[in-house]
Amino acid sequence: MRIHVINPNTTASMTDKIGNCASRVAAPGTEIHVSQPESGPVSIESHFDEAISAVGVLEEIRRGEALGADAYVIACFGDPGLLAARELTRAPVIGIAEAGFHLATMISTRFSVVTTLARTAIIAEHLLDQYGFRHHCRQVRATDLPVLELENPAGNAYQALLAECQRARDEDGIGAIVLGCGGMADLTERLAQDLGLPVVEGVSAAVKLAESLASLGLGTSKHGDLAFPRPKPFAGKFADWGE
Ligand code: 2AL
Repeated sequence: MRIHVINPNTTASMTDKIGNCASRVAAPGTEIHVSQPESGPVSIESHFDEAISAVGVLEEIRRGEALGADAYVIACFGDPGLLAARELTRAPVIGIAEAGFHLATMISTRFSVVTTLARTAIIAEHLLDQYGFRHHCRQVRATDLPVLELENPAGNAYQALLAECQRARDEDGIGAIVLGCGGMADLTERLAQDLGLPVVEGVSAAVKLAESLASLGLGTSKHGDLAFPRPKPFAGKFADWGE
């Protein structure tokens, strides 16, 4: 089985981190192929960043289709381009936010999300509403860490994240924490140990869900709105996306 894990931002160190995390949890026999868009923002922390990066995600899905991917993971917590990506393939496509939310509800009755910037926390709240997880989530907490601070080995990202997770644990009445950024993938086990409660990290959650769906022969439905887009001409720089 071949799972294509797409980091939607263009920071190579984060792509490597996400790939390592995916490979560590993958079953024997699962091949992880990790990539990032050629163009787009170095980090995704706004609606604007998400809109631009979604085009890059779709380009990576088109490449994956040519290479024969069995499943895809979109490894940014905004799940940018998720439904459009599903339109382009019969394979399952899993976003790390939805994967984290789903798994958290299966091991606890309430969770909190701990993410990066305050504005990004609002975007995560939109996703909770859109996916129907609002009543499972107590708080979406921001650390005020820009995404790329997670890539700074000299910074204090871990301590800031741990402190916010401790507040979530002590104040929110929750059973689990969902980490709200793909760049937190390498911190999960340390956080879970320091906190003493389950910490759900979306990259590993999404890889295992993608493996499960693909091994069950379940792929994106082509019946309804996730059918392949109707062929039509595209103008300008998107001309090669059309018929
Ligand atoms: C993210 C993420 O996972 N990657 C990125 O560039 N921005 N999302 C976030 N909530 O910080």
